[in-house]
Amino acid sequence: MAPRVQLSRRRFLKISAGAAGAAAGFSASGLPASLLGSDGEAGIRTVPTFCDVCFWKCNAVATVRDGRLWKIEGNPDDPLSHGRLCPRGTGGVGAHFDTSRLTAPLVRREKRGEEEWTAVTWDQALDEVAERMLTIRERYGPEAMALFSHGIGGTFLKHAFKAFGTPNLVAPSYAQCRGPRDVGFELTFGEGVSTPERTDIENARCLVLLGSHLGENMHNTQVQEFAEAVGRGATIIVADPRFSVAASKAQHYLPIQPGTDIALLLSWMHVLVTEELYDKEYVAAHGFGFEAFAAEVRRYTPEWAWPRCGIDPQTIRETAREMARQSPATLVHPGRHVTWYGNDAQRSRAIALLNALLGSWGRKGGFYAPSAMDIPEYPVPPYPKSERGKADNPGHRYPFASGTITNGIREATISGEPYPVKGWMVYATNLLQALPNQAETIRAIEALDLLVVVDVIPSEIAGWADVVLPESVYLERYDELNVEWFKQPFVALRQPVVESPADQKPNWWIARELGLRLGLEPFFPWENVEEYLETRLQGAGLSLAEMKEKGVVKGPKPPIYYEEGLPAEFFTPSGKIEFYSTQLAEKGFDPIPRFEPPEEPPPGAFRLLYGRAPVHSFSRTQTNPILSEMMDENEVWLNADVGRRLGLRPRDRVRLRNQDDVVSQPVAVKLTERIRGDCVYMVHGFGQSARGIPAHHRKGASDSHLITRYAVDPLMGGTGMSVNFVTLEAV
Ligand SMILES: Nc1nc2c(c(=O)[nH]1)N[C@H]1C(S)=C(S)[C@@H](COP(=O)(O)OP(=O)(O)OC[C@H]3O[C@@H](n4cnc5c(=O)[nH]c(N)nc54)[C@H](O)[C@@H]3O)O[C@H]1N2
Ligand SMILES: Nc1nc2c(c(=O)[nH]1)N[C@H]1C(S)=C(S)[C@@H](COP(=O)(O)OP(=O)(O)OC[C@H]3O[C@@H](n4cnc5c(=O)[nH]c(N)nc54)[C@H](O)[C@@H]3O)O[C@H]1N2
Ligand code: SF4
Ligand SMILES: [Mo]
Repeated sequence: MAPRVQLSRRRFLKISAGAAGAAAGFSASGLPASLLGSDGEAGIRTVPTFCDVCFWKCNAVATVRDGRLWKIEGNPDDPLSHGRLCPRGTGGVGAHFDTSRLTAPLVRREKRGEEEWTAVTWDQALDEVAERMLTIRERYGPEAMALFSHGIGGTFLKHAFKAFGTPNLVAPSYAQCRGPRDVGFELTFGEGVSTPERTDIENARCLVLLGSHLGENMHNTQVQEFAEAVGRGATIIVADPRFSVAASKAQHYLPIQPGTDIALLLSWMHVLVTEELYDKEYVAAHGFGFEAFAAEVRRYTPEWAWPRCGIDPQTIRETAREMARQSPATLVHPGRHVTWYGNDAQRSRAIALLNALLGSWGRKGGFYAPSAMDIPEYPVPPYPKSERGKADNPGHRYPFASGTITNGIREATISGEPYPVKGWMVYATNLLQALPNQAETIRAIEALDLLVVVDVIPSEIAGWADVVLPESVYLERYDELNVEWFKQPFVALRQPVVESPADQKPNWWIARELGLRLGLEPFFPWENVEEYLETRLQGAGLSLAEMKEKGVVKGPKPPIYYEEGLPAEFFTPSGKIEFYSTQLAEKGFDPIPRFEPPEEPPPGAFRLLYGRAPVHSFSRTQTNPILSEMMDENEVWLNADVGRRLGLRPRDRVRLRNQDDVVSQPVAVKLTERIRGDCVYMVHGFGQSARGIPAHHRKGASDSHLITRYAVDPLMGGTGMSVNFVTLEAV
């Protein structure tokens, strides 16, 4: 059977590949057959799989030597990694060897949060979880169970929870990460930016980064394409209060005042409109409400923006003209972690509008249209429908929320409104680090009848659980297929490379065993995951044997730009690019983004900013022995002049105190010219407090601990987290 592709998440068109596509699409894996999947010389065995150190899901090939996991490298046939993993992916083997790993299921002995456990068998643990879930369902209904998960490993548990009857399935990647961006773009173009982002950095002649610290943010394909763009002389424009790695590659670095990007964006658009530099043909063909929009942005001169965002008028004009010169191959990057100030969906909409003026949506060097291979789902009965709906957004108070809101579920758990939420299962997400305001998370946990955590180490969130279930790491398990929406459609397999060292189990097994105990047999007709995967793959004319050998199989590539024949369709109410948003106006929001100045830090205090380090992922890699050797604690970046005035010397240890008198662990100060004087910066994920994590892995300070305040986005419920102020105290 020929592979089929799906052309748009919105259209779900299924086309047959045709002979040419089939021949070109099913490329061989690119690896010599002798290297694949079997024991070769000298006890060397290679196994293709895909990475899980972050959610880019690069395809990789792991090598086992004499039965021991040795190394992992990029799969040369992978359209995401092109055969090169990022440092975290390469260090991923450390996850298998991590000495802090959970080894057996645990049941709480003492008070919640005391981290006192009894090791039990899987039967005992799963019987207890099932029994308590059934009690909750009997008393409060199935919706009283919520599942928090992050990553593809959550797929089978999501399935079990849907079958159980709850719609409350949620991930921090929406309301704490990219949700506002997707809403801003949905309101403008009728579609989100999705993941992997549909950014054509590869072909961009001008790349504009607002924050988006590529090079520290290591999302592989983007970083590789960024490096190539720099190499071939593309214009790089970076606005960031901190001189990031990306800024060091830029021709134009704009040290913007934190929280004022909308002012800069409006004035850039002012220049494009008043100097008539925008893509007139594109706007005339596809735009809706342009006149009202143009009238509005005429007010925002670079001279208006200057005192608001700190960027001088000449730089604003020069950079706007350069964007126009390179358009439509000018990509104003939509960002990913965009939950900064609570006005994030509107800031993202301003980014979308700037791209619209440049004609970059649907164009080469701008935003391409992703597609995916059509791999049929495993057939299961329909899920029961909930009468009550989700608990996260009662009365649609966030009218444009297009995903489930983690903090909304947390709020419902505390208040019991719109109905009681009494049990959480938490899979692969450390809610204490991922959600702002730890005290609120703990308050919600204390209101629960049941907290089950599936994790690989005794993490902070596991510390609060009634039952802890130890999972096999990604190198030891199968997972759901990765049917990726990308420039080049492909399907990828994760398969076990080595066995789990102790009594850890994979998520599919946990979900199925729990499902059977919950009376959900019809939803788990397969005996094991191989059977499940084989059925799905055969539905697409593939086989598990082929996938085990190749790891990744590509489908034919459909047109991805308008100039290649992609139809210019916009799934907005007007069917056009909405320069003026009637939807927003109807709900009482600004139909065209407007600037409101952020609250300034009080005298002597600094805004707390945070981001990524190239060798760590969030709070999930600190105990990885390979990655922690490269970086075992974070530091707080402070402007060097300001630091000297405070009497600080490089590497002095300080504590940060926030506006609510929350004080951090001691952390080394990095005095640097590379940051403005009104903010400090630290890498997220450090300073963890779980007792089960050895002390040498608990070093540094936690940004999450200090993020007690957050600003909720009125459009979609995301939590802006860059709204906390800190002072520094020498230790
Ligand atoms: N190594 C590594 N890479 C990762 C991850 C990881 O954990 N580790 N996580 C992945 C995930 S899920 C995500 S969402 C992304 C996150 O990565 P990004 O989407 O790049 O995150 P940002 O928050 O945009 O980036 C932080 C940058 O924004 C700057 N900044 C802060 N405030 C402002 C402001 O008001 N205006 C402007 N213009 N800039 C500001 C900061 O100084 C910092 O340089 O990274 C991905 N890649
Ligand atoms: N303060 C602050 N908050 C943030 C961010 C920030 O930069 N600063 N970033 C935001 C962003 S962009 C995102 S996407 C989210 C990320 O939020 P999360 O995805 O929740 O990130 P982590 O904190 O890494 O939590 C991962 C948890 O999964 C466990 N784990 C790791 N591997 C496995 C596995 O194979 N199986 C199982 N069962 N468990 C595993 C880890 O031990 C850890 O407890 O956080 C958001 N919240
Ligand atoms: S970007 Fe790095 S950590 Fe993320 S999947 Fe790819 S190799 Fe793994
Ligand atoms: Mo994220």
